[in-house]
This record gives sequence, structure tokens and C-alpha cells, in this order.
Amino acid sequence: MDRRLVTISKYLSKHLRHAPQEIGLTLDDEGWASVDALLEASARRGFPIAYDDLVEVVETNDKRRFAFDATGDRLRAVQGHSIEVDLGLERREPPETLYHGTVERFLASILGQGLVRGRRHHVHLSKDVETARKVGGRRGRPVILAVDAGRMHRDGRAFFLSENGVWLADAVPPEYLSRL
Ligand code: HQG
Repeated sequence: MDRRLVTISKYLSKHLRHAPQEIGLTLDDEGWASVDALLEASARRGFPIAYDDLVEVVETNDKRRFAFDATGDRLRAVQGHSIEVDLGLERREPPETLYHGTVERFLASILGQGLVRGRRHHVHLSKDVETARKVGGRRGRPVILAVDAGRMHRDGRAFFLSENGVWLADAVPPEYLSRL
């Protein structure tokens, strides 16, 4: 994706996950924004997005962060929200091991209190080490934790899988974590 489309993707992430009100946009309970309202709101706030660029971002986004509804009239982020939305995710059985990429400076706290979701709805877990390394690498030299997801699941803890393949949990207590 070229730089212009990445800029649009970041703008969409901000306003579809965290701050729709900042551009006077309203999301429904499931996180959907009307495409027309989104294009109008962004143009009004000095960030005009061409419809074709919007479609290209949704379709070529490296992580498939956004999705249109079946009619194409509405758009939403598929995960990563800090505002309250109901994505309608169903509980899923996770693979035996999932991974979390973080950085050294968070480790003592994570191994003490477990992974917590912070401002987001869920803790985000990766299906493979390579993905976790990229997630951790956003903050510095990545440190990878293995999550004993199979045991967590058998202990009755819920897992969800976002539309774009990110595993989500409410929290991961420290007894299920080990450093790779
Ligand atoms: C850390 C991106 C101290 C955690 C990625 C992480 C992902 C703790 C940070 C998605 C902690 C939260 C999410 C504890 C967790 N003490 N630090 N107890 N528990 N942390 O950004 O997982 O590009 O909310 O290790 O690819 O980094 O936006 O979560 O470093 O899928 O689509 O607190 O964001 O996706 O940071 O990333 P974040 P994350 P997008």
C-alpha cells in the first residue's frame, strides 16, 4: 500500500476505533458508520477521501482492518476499538498455543499481573511468532510470550477470533504465560 493509502488507513483506524466524535461521526452499536456520513465528515474536517481510495484501503489493507457491510453502505473496523461497540463475535476454540509480542520494559508488569486489555476491548494475541514479532516490534525490540491458550480454554476462559484473524481474550493471567 502506498503512503497516501496508509495515511487514510490510520485516519480510519482513529475514527472508526477510537474517536468518531472528533469528526462529528456517529457509529451504531455494532461499530458501523455510514459511508456517506464518513466521507462527508472527513471532507468537512479537511481530510477529503475519494470513494475509490476508501474501497482500495478496505480491500488492500495489509491486516484487513476494515469491512463493508453486505450492502456496501456501511463500514466498520473489525477489531482494535477502545470505544464500546458490539462486534457480535462468538466464542471460539483457540489453538493450543497463541503468542503475544511486547517489549522488555512491560515484562515485569505482565509477568506479575498478566496481560490486561488496557484501553482496548480485549488483549490481542497472534496465531504465530512472526506476527507477534511484528506487533511487539512497533514499540522496540520485540519480546515474544507464548500463551497456553488450550489450557485457558479448558479452564473456561473465552476466546474470540476477529474477522481479520486476531485472537482476542478478556485477559491472560500470568500462569498461562511463558517467555519464548
Ligand atoms: C502491554 C495492532 C504492562 C502489551 C497490532 C502491549 C495488534 C502490558 C500494550 C493490536 C500489560 C498494549 C494490538 C501489563 C499488556 N503491564 N503492559 N499487565 N498487559 N501490556 O496497542 O497487543 O495495527 O493496546 O504487551 O497488530 O500491542 O492497530 O496492544 O504492548 O493486533 O490493527 O500493553 O494493534 O493492530 O498495547 O496491539 P496495544 P498490542 P493494528
